[in-house]
Amino acid sequence: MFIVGQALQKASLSFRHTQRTNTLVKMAGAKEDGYSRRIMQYMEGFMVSKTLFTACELGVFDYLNASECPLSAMEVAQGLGTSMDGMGRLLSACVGLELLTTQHSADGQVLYSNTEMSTMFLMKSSPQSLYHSVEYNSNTTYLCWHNLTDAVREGKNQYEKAFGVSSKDLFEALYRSDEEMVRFMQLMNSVWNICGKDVVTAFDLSPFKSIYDLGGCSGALAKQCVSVYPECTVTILDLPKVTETCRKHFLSAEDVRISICEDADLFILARILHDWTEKQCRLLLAKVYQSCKPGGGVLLVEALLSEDNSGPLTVQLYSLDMLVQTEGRERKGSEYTSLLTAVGFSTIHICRAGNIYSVILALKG
Ligand code: ASE
Repeated sequence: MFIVGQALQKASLSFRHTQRTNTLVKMAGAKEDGYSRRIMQYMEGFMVSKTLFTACELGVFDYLNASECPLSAMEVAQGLGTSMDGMGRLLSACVGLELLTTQHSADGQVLYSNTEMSTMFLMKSSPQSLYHSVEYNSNTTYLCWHNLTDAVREGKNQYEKAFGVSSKDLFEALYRSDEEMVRFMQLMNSVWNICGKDVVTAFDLSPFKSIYDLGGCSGALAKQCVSVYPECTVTILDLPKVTETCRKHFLSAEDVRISICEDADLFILARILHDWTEKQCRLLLAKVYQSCKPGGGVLLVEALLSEDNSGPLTVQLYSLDMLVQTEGRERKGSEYTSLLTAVGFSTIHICRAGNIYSVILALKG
């Protein structure tokens, strides 16, 4: 009793102190918990990516969609020729990512089906599909990022290490096979299918009747332009093998207002300059300026870093992406403005398009 009493007294004497210390310890603990959890989450990020890549590559979302009713892990495994155990875990992780949802059959089996998110964006055939973007990230981007440490040390892209191709000519490396070129075109296509409308409506482009999309690739942005501006025609300029593939695989007979070459009022360079060094950008823009009519202009579409370089995180990561895969970088609005003024453009407007891409309109006085 005495001992207990003494202990209580002692405890009460030091109560305030202890309480404060405990609170501090607890706060520090909570803070450290938060930090460590975040770092664990950052590490988990690659597992999330790989889960998504694998589910797409194995065709999980397309298979579930083709089936009339929800399926068990065993049925999916059999249908896609995988192990039952592996597929069970993959499907379960997809449920955690809200890419799949479950229900129970009468006999207690777990049955899987697509969520709205995977139906809209991960099925190959959906109009807004990101399937090809996932595929490119999985088979190309991810392999370059594997060498990020070397990329940072060397300050250059990692095509040589990742794919054994010389990185001297960027687009020779990028288009190292016809198959790889088509995959890149599909990547560009899927991004503009989602972000293109915001990009072409950031400014009123209706005064420009003839638009020239430099590096127009699959024509996805050209399609957005002609659908928003009924009077314009868009001309795509790109490498011969790209335009040939564009005609064959991406344009249809209905795309009558999209052609390949001529005289232009407006030149679009959408995600072009971020592939190149300052010097290459200046050369390219100088040529565009020479080709511009007075009153004509150039429309740059790029993801912009904030002026103090503090974000957005997506663009900071894209800049690393450009390091491992191109000769360029992501830049601030002011850096594009100086490039444009250096070659003679005046009247420069910047508009954040509402998605990750900003739009810069510069006119020739
Ligand atoms: C380029 C963009 C990319 C040139 C080469 C590239 C990407 C990978 N390789 O302009 C990134 C594409 N990023 C997104 C978000 O689609």
